[in-house]
Amino acid sequence: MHDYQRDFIDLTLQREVLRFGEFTLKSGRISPYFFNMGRIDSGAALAQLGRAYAATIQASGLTVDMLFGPAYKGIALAAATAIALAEQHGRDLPWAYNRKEAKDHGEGGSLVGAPLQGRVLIVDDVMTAGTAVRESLALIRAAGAEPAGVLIALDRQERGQGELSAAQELTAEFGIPVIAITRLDDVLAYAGERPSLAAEHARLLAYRARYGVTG
Ligand code: OMP
Repeated sequence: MHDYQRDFIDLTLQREVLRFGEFTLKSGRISPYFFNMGRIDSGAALAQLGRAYAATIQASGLTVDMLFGPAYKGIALAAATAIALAEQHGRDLPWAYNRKEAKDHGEGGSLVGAPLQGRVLIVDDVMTAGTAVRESLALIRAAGAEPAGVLIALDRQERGQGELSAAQELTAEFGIPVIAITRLDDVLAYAGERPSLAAEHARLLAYRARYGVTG
């Protein structure tokens, strides 16, 4: 595990981004844990998150020309990542986001920021079934640009429509990588090391057996 991953897990626990309990997901699955990025609600926390995203891009070695943040949550995430890339790594990449409202009127979305061109990296929060990301891929292609990959904070490593995880499906279908600061495996390892989280760890294992993929 890299330092930025360990720092990120610390951040999610301090800020209660990561919580154990019973949560109904967008997919309808009942999950024993939830990752709420909305809890990154201060300047210092957002800056720290941006640094973790930027470090993940650097560690991936992926060729990226610009960043795209899907509305709403992705907008702040892409902004924080763009700032961290410039300040920490000397990479001043263009970035853009979409407005949700315009899409509701059937005009294919309205884009703000740098024009979508070259290899575009989508920056989002969490991937479960991958539904949200598919919309962004369509948008990037419609603009004549090329999706470079998807950057997320947590890959829940759950099956998508078949036996593969949503991230694996995206890679198979679109030929793009999904890079994540952390994955369910990291959450499991964390819970597994703490006797106080033994019950949660058991529930995570049962959940992974039902909805997860290995590897
Ligand atoms: P998919 O579109 O199914 O990949 O679900 C991803 C979205 O689910 C995220 O963008 C969140 O809105 C939400 N989500 C979380 O934020 N945290 C979780 O731990 C799980 C989900 C979820 O509902 O699956």
